[in-house]
Amino acid sequence: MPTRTAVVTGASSGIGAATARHLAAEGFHVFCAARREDRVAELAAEIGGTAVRCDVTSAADVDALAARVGPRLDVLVNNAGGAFGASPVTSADADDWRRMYEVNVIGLMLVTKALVPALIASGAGVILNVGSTAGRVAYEGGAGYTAAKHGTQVVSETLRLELFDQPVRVCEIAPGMVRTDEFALIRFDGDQAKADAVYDGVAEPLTADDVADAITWMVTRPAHVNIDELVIRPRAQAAQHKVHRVKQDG
Ligand code: 8X3
Repeated sequence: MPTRTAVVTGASSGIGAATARHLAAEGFHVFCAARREDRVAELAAEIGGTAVRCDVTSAADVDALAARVGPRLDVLVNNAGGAFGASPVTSADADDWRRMYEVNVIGLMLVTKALVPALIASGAGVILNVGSTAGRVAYEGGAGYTAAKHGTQVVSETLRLELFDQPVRVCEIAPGMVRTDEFALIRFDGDQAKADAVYDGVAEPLTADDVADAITWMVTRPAHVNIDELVIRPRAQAAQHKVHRVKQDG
């Protein structure tokens, strides 16, 4: 049996880097794709994978990624994405919204389009899109991101319909509160205090490893088993707004 291969986008940090590590531990050769070449080079060296510098919103970069992967691919994890800003609709920044649609939706489409032939050629490919609970509900200040992640969800559903007669599964994972080094910090433009406030008093938000573990389970089910979608939250987050926060003393 040939070594199974996987592509993980946004592999330079957080859920992407953790997923690359988990898949490598399962025996996959992982193509670690991200804009930050130094980071993916380090990760690929650590896990015996291949680093590919790739901005998923660039068609040229994505074509180069597909060329590097070659004619056969088992798993594609469309993880690259993110939130920029948390303004109400009435004071939103149009450029932030464009960037969010660009990376969370268009980037996912470009990478998928480029790699679907290789996934089909494997005879049992899997596409795993990293969505969000923000793709299931609305919350104040979230519209640019929730609109984009609802986009991720709908594109996943559409793709599953369109590929129904192909040997490719389409899955989506929708994580809730995950504490990573960068997600909230990027959203709040480097404001550490605002980023920390997101997780204030939450004993155990999910970690990138928790999500990577679930992704690895989803993509390693038998080829006839399609996990359409999986919503994963920390126990402390019963719903988007229903979060158990423990007051700190002092
Ligand atoms: C991240 C989940 O709650 O910050 O995708 O929108 S949330």
